Amino acid sequence: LRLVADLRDAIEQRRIGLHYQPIVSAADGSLEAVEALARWVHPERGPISPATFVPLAEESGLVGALGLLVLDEACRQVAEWDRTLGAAAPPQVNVNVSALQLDAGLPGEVVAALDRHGVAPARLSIEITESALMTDPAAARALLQRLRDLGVALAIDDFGTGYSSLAYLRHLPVDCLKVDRSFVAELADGHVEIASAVIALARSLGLSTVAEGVATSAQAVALRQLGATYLQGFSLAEPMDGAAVATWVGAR
Ligand code: G
Ligand code: G
Ligand code: MN
Ligand code: NA
Repeated sequence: LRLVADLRDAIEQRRIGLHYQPIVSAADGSLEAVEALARWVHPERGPISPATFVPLAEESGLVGALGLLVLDEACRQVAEWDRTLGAAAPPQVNVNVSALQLDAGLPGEVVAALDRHGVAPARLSIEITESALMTDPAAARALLQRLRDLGVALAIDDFGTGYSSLAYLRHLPVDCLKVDRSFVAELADGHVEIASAVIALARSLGLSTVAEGVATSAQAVALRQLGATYLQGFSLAEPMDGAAVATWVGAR
């Protein structure tokens, strides 16, 4: 397939970039983190969504190289923000990790990327989807513990969509649950049950929550009332490139 060859070239030539979406405190709007989101502008086809090219990378053996690129670029950007923004730099960058990256090599790759750019482990959070953790729960748990021991933060992405057992969740060394945006979207129809339950569950386990896909101020109000810790979505800030993040931070 032509697109796979193009993707391979784009990864090798570092033409996959990152945009960053702010994650803010529900209580006071302060910047807590940014989520790194991979962006590929194909020379002929224009922008291709990561929802398309990440699965393509997974199917074609490219996801390891893509993951290394994303990790390296996110750490490079944190170091640059530290130089240009000082104390106003985003406190943390969240990087999405594919299920296929969850192997014993990941902790070493994480350490290498952090060291290369002189970034402290606590500045990095790794987002892993609930479904990725369920493929081999025991192995996933051991790997998460190794990452946690490095001082990296861990979040479960798309929480509530992956059928993990609650008993199992209790034993996972994670810091944060990201409430899937489908549960945020249905708040508009008066359905608070799932968002409310996930937030309460997280709280009882001592975990923070990020509500994803917060697209209206009414949703933000509802999520604040439900006790969400952090908010992320178009109504707060859209994903933007590293320079735009610096401008956004400076304008606040
Ligand atoms: O940014 P956008 O909404 O288009 O992302 C679509 C999907 O692609 C989301 O599920 C997001 O988690 C995923 N995604 C974005 N960037 C990355 C990445 O760098 N690595 C992985 N594994 N997934 C990503
Ligand atoms: O699966 P993950 O949470 O990593 O996906 C992040 C994706 O969510 C990004 O591609 C981003 O563009 C998208 N996103 C961010 N904010 C919103 C929003 O308010 N509404 C919707 N529908 N998508 C959003
Ligand atoms: Mn994510
Ligand atoms: Na998500």
